Amino acid sequence: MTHLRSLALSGVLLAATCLAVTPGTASAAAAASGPGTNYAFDDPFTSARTAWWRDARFGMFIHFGDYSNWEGEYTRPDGTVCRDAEWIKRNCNIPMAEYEQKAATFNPKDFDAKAVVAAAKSAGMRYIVITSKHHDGYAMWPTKQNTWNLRDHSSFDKNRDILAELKKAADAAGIKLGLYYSIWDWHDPDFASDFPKYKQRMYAQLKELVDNYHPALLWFDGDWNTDNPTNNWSPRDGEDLESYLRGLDRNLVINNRVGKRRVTDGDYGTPEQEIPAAPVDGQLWESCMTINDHWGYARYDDNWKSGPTLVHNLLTTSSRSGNYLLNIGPDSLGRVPAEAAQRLKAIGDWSGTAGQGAAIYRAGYPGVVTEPGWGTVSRSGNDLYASVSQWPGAGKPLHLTATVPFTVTGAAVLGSGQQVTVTKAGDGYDITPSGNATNPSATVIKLSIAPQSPAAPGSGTGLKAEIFDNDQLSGTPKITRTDPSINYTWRFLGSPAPSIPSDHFGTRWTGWIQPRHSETYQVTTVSDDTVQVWIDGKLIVSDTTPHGPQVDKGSITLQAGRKYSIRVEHTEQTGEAYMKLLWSSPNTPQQIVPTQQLYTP
Ligand code: H79
Repeated sequence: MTHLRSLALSGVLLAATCLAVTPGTASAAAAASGPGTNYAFDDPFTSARTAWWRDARFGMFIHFGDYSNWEGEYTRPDGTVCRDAEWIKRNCNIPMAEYEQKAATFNPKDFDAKAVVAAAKSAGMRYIVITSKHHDGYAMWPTKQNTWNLRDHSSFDKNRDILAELKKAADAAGIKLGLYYSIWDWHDPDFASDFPKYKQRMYAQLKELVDNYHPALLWFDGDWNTDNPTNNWSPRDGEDLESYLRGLDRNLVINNRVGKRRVTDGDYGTPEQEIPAAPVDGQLWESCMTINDHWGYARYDDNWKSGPTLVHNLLTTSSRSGNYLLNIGPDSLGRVPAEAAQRLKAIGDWSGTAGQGAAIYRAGYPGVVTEPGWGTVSRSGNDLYASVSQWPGAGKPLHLTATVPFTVTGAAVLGSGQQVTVTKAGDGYDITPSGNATNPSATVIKLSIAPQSPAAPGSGTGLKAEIFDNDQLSGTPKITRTDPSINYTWRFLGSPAPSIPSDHFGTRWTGWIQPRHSETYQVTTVSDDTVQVWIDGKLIVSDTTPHGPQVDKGSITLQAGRKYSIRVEHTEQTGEAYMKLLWSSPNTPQQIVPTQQLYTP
């Protein structure tokens, strides 16, 4: 916890003293780091900082830039047509001079922030993430760092600022605003030739964004290694940038592409155009997806996903504890395509009817049942929402497989007075509705359940930590202390304490762990370089081959309220270091093992 205070304090100092961004920005950030720094100042799974994002479940992605002005088509000098959207410059080999000329004609005069926000609201979206700068480097706000932006290089009204307009409209509607920013930049000549200089400009642009628009979230992209222009964005660059941003605003939610999209980067994972099959181990996640087949506007693309498909995707993500970030691409004038707006409204009409939205917002992985073939099941407290996409024939049951015992105390079809019969059957329950589906997207059966009562919260204060300044855990520990949890992101520069160097160290944590439920727990570690976990004398996790940031899992069945011995050993040789200890169980959503369930020996 002392780490928390010191990091927050250095953040304040940074903000106060480093107003001008200098070539030493990275080192200014580094001033907040060094031995003793733990970058993981909270647990994103449970923190107040991320609560709005975890509850939101549904956001609007907006791809809008000078590329939108092409509307997805480039006619080559020989008259042939090349089609693409936000990658059109690159994939259609448009010469830079011609691309710049076209940007000079960009005049999205019909961009209507209130209409965009209303469209998001109509869908039931709780946040918006808009491209402030995509790979082509064009800034959608009046940046002072260059003239390749919507105010200085367009035919748009010089008095307008669409990000400011969107921020104002979003605030008025109670919707959070996030900003997308591409690290990879095709336009800035320094990107390839003088990366430190580019980085300085990028930091300055990000500071403009944070200071001027106070985004709730930053969504990075373009972190991958590639050529033309060469992108060498490194884990170390990610450490510097994330540290710098959290120094600017410690409430920011940041996606994992701020680094190298590893489990340890940023606050959450970003599967693209896909929905993971289950909750993701070790991190929060958000699935971004197009509403047709392109991110940016393409006038010929009418392959719109249907309302029922979008509702199904939203239910699927939520039931696996993820967020759904659904994209729209405004046209060259800044208008939201009517076909997109209609489908957004269809989603909101569904979630706004009969309380069906409860299956989405604040809901997550049910734990106590497995995912059925006929739909999805999400959980909010002791309510299960079975969202049925394949309604059974009259009198036919829907089967639910239970992973642990619980009783069903009530069942109703939302928006219908029909009878629902619940009977114990095989490995779970049969749910038999007596009537018809209420709508073609998903009919929701709300089940109230009584799980076996948990033990009262524990009164622990953490584990005993013995910290060694070698990676063999040999000799006497240099430091012995109580750690409230095992939640460490030391990266390259940090370490467990100021007196422990950032390489060649190790820690042994010992004490007792106390579950609140009698069930099988999944124990998850995120580690670098090695980890071993023993519970009740059994080796549950063992990954002793030195590795980069990695997830390992084990499981053990425990009794509620009992205390079990625990020993965790971590070693760090060189490079980055991480050590996190999480658990989950049918009645425990994934989280860092909380302090009160850990006891010193
Ligand atoms: O903004 C949207 C897309 O434009 C962007 N991400 C979403 C949110 C995106 N850019 N690229 N991709 C998605 C696909 C990834 C392509 C890659 Fe490659 C393949 C990156 C690395 C290998 C092509 C070849 C680009 C670089 C090398």
